[in-house]
Amino acid sequence: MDNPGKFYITTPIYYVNARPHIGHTYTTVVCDAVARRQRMMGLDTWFLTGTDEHGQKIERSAAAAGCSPREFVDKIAGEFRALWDRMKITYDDFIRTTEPRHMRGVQALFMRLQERGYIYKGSYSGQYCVFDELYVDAVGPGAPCPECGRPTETVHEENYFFKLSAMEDRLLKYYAEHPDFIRPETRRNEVVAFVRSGLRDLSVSRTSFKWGIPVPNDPQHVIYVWLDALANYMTAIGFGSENPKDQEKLHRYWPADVHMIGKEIVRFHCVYWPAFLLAADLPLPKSIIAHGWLLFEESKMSKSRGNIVRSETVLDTLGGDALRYFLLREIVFGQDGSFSFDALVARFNSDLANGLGNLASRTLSMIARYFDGEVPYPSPSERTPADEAIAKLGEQTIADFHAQFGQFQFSRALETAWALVAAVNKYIVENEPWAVAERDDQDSRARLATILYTSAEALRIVTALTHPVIPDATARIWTQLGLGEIGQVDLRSLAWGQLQLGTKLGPIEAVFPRADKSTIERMQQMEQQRAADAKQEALPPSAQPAGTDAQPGQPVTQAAASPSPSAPAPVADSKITIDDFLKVELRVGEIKVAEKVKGADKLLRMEVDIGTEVRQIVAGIAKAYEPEKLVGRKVVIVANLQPRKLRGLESNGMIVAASLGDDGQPVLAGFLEDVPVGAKLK
Ligand code: ME8
Repeated sequence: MDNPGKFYITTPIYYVNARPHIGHTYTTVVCDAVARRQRMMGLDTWFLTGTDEHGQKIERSAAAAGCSPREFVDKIAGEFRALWDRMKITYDDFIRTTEPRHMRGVQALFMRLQERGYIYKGSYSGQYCVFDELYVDAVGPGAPCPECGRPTETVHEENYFFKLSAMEDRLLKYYAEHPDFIRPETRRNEVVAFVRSGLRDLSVSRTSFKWGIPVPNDPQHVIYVWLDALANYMTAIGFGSENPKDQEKLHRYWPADVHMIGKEIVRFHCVYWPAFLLAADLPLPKSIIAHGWLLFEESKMSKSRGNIVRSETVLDTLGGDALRYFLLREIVFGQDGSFSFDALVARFNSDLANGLGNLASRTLSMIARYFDGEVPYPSPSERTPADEAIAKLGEQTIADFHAQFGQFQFSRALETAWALVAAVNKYIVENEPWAVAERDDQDSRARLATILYTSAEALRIVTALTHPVIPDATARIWTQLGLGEIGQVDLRSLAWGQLQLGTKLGPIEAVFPRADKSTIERMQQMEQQRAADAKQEALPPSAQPAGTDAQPGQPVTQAAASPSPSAPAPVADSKITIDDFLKVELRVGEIKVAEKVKGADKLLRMEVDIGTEVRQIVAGIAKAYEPEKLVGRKVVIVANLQPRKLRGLESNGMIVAASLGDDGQPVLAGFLEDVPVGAKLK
C-alpha cells in the first residue's frame, strides 16, 4: 500500500567511467530542489542517488587507467559523492552497485523472475554495443550501433533471457491506465510506439566479462548491467534484505514517486524496468520524468564528446547557488538547453546580483538605518494602491509558484518569483523611501514604515519559496531578516502578512556581489587547466613521471623521482597551480570608514569600497595604524574569502599586509602609482 505522506525521488545512478560534469549535476540539482521543497511541504521525503559501477565499459576504463576495477570505481564514486557533498545536495542515501546490499538484492530479483518463469537460458549471436551495453540490430562485424553510431562487436554467447516479448500487452495496458507514468507526453508517445512495434526477449546475462554480479547458481554468468543498475532504486531501500528494519523502509518508501532521468535512458526506465517489476509482481514507480540534455558548444555535454564543463569551475567562482539557479531558470525543463559561461554570468548579474541581491540589501539596510534594525509597523489604514498591488502580487506569486514548481515547471516558477522581485524593486524606486525618510513628520514616518514593511514581506516570501533552488543565499537572507532557520519553514502555510512586526534583523551582508567580465575568463582558464590535468592523468602508467611506482613505505630516491625527459614535470608539493592561484580574487579597495573594535585592542573595523560594493572587513592592524589615518587609503584585499566573525562582527574579506618580525607587525600592501578602486590583481 502506498503511503500518501511520503515522497521518494531518485536520480539515475551515474556511471563511474567518467568524472561528474554539469550534465550529472543538472539531474542531481533538479532532484535536490524537488526533495528540499517536498520536505518543506511536510512530506516524509527520501532522496536517493548513487553510482553504477559494473559492466564491460567500466572494466575497460579501469584497465586503460592501469588499475583494478575496484580501485577505479572507488576513486570515481568518491569524486561523485564529494561533489554532491560540496554542493550540499541533501541526498538521504548514496547507493553503489558494488555494495553487498545491492548485489544481494539484484540476485533476489533475478531469482524472483526465474521462479515466476520469466527467465530462461538460450544463446545469442549478433552485434553488441559496449558503450550502450546493449545488443543491437546491426549486421556484420563493426557495424555501427543504431543508438550511438559507435562500431559494435560481434558476440556469440550463451545467455539467460528475460521474456520481454510476453510483457507487451501488460505494458501497453499499464501505460494506458496510468497517463502520468511517463512524462513528458512526447516521451510517453515514443515509448508506446516502441512497445507497439513489438518487443523481443532481452538477454539478461553476460559471460564475456567478469566485473558484475554473478547469476545465482551459475557464476559463469554475470547479470546484465541494466537489470543490475535499475534494481538500485529498490535495493537501496531494503529490497532483498531479511532485516525487519530494511523491510519496513521498503514498505515505507516503495513505490518511488519520481525516477528523474535524462531522455537517453527512457527505454531502460520506461520499458525494461516496469517489465521486470510487472513480471516480478512488484509495484511500479509512480512516474518517470525524462528531462532534456544540457548542450555545450551545441552538442550534448558528455565525456565521449569531450565537451564537458566541470561543476567545480562554477563553484569556485560564482558558487553553488549561481549554478543551481542557472540550471533551473535557464533551461526549460524537459527540453534541451545550452550552457555557456556568458549566459551564466548574465543570469547571475541580472537576476541574483541586481534582482534578489539588490532587493535584499536595499530593503534590509534601510530598515537598519531608519528603524534601528527592527521590522517597522506598516500603517494599516493608509495603504496606497501601490502597496495593495504588491500584497496582492505576493499572494498570487505563492499560489502560482506552488502550482508551477509542483508541475516541474522550474523555469516558469522562478520567473514568477522574479516578477515579484522586479515589481518590488520598481515599487521601491517609485516610492523613494530615502526621500520619505528625509521628511520628519509622523505621516512620512508611517509611510516609510509601510514601504519598508511591504518590501521586507515580499523579500521574505521570495526567499522562502526559492530556498529549495538557492539554499545558501536564502538561508543567509532569512537570518538577516531575523527569522532563524529557513529549513524549518512550512511552505504550506506561507502567506502574505506573516512577517512579525518588530522582528529584529540579523547582521546585514551582501549575498550576491556582481560578477564582471574577468569571471568568464577565469572560468574558461580553469576549464582549460582542468582539461590539461585530466589529459595528463589519463596517460597510461608507462608515461607517468618516473618514481611514482615506488613501493608504499619506500622512499623515492632523488634519481628515481626526477622526471624522464619525455614526461611532464611533476608538481612539487609546496607549489600551487595557476588554477589554485586563480581561485583567489585580489582587488584594490579604498578604506571609507575605520574604527577601533570595542574590547579588542588589535582589531579595526573598516568599510572598504571595492568598486562593486562596500565591504565590512575586520583586521588585526590596530596596533600599527591609527584608524583616522587609514580613511582614503588604497589597499589590496582578498575579495572572495568566506565571511567570518571576529568579536561578533562579520568580516567580508581580508586586507593584504606584510608581516614583520616575531610579533608579525603588519604593513599594508599598496601601490606607487594611482590605481582605480575595484582593479583586479593577477
Ligand atoms: O546512463 N544533459 O549513467 P550516466 C543532461 N548508469 N543530463 C545529463 C547530461 C547532459 N548533457 N549528461 C549526463 C547512465 N546527464 C546509467 C544510468 S540508472 C539505473 C543507470 C545525466 O553516467 C542525465 O540524468 O551516463 C542522464 O540520464 C544521466 O546523467 C546519465 O548518466
